[in-house]
Amino acid sequence: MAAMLILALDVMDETKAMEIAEVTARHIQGIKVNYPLVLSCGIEIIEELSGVKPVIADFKIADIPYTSALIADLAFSHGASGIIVHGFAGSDTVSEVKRVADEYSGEVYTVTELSSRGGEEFMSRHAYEIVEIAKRAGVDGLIAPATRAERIREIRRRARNLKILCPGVIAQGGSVEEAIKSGADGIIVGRAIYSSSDPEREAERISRLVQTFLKKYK
Ligand code: BMP
Repeated sequence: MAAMLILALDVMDETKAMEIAEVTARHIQGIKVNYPLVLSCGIEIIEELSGVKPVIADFKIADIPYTSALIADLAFSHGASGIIVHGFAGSDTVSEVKRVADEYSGEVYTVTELSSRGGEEFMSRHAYEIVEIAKRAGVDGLIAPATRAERIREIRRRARNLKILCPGVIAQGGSVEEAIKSGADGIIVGRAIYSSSDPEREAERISRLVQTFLKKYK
């Protein structure tokens, strides 16, 4: 998947989820599904959405390898193209999720540090170790905080060959331009699109910004 604009579809209603996915489809490269949607609608929503765009299952897996493999298998067997695993769970968990992903030719993204303020309390102290764990496990990409561009820059420096996707723009205060300038390959956007009065127009506007800045800085 050429990562650029990923829609974080954190709505809790199936009809609304499908509507927003379909109207924004032309402007996004993928859909990230998180617990609010899957716990409300069931895991089958991944199958439905994957008919519109590739789906990244944002289950932020952070369990022992055995349980983590079961979760990853459920996501991929229901049509996910990618999965998100927490790096702090350790190298055995990240590698096990990668092993399952490989069975489905799926992608794995590892969270480095959360974009929220709490991400600075523990995770940011270990984020660069997490980058090394992710590299050793051979994952496809990293999730890095658009709210702290200086962290994206350093994560990029340490992981030249991994994709970097950044949540935290607009609703959380991060800037699309700063994130891309700092090394992001793609931006993850939720509320700014799905809570907008015109999700299609907003997705189009943000997608244009992403393209402009990717051209300017890459
Ligand atoms: P929003 O654009 O509405 O803030 O949504 C961001 C999305 O990215 C949410 O699904 C959130 O769970 C996720 N996310 C994040 O905001 N920060 C992170 O560090 C990691 C995430 O997965």
